[in-house]
Amino acid sequence: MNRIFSKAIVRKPCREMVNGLTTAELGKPDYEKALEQHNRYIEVLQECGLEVTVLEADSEFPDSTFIEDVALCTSKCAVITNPGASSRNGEKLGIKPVLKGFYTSIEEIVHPGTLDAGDVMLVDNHFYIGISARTNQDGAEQLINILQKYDLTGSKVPLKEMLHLKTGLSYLEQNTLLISGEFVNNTVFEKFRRIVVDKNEQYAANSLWINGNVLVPKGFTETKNKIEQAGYKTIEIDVSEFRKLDGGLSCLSLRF
Ligand code: CIR
Repeated sequence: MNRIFSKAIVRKPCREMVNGLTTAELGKPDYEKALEQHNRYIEVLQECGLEVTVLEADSEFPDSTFIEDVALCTSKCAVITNPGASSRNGEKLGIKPVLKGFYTSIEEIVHPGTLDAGDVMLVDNHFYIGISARTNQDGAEQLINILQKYDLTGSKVPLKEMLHLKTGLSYLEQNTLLISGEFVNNTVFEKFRRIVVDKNEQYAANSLWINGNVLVPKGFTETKNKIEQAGYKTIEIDVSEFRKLDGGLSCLSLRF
């Protein structure tokens, strides 16, 4: 069963993004270039059939363009997360009024639980939740309890190295996982058809299935070819400036 997405929410990058959190060691992002790349990202979402709500840049939060982390948009409810990085935690306040325009049921992860939705991957009606430096046990358990109220399920996946679960894993529907690094030998993911991403193309493990298309970051030809050989249509997008802040394609939008 394939999901169909009809909407997306994005937030424009702010000038202060140059001070965003990072471990990438790829230098500071170029803000003007990031804006251009973000505009192209929006166009591609539209080409994939999504109605895109574009939120204004929020200069108070350098990482706020990575909007995926602040909410989980399910088929039945939206969950406002409690982002685990202190410099990002306040981002959650800006998303609630926006989601009220789309959802009647809105839930929240609260202290002492922390959760970044980059740690949450949906497969059919089941949510895999990474336990990471950003998402703790309490946050994951709160999310599982919330999901159960809506006949949805969740389970925890401990992370060792990756920033977020979806840094190294993407579900491409049709029982197919793009998988890399520490997840390759995790028995939890054995049951899937797997497209293994080579170590030197690790960044492309965060690719994004949208309505039959797979958005792939530009410059990762081997992974793009593997995805095409598995039967998918791909669309390359240059997100080099967001990569400098550890952000991937999924991080830049909420899709529902
Ligand atoms: C951060 O460290 O929080 C941002 N610089 C990158 C967030 C990436 N988000 C994601 O993987 N969902």
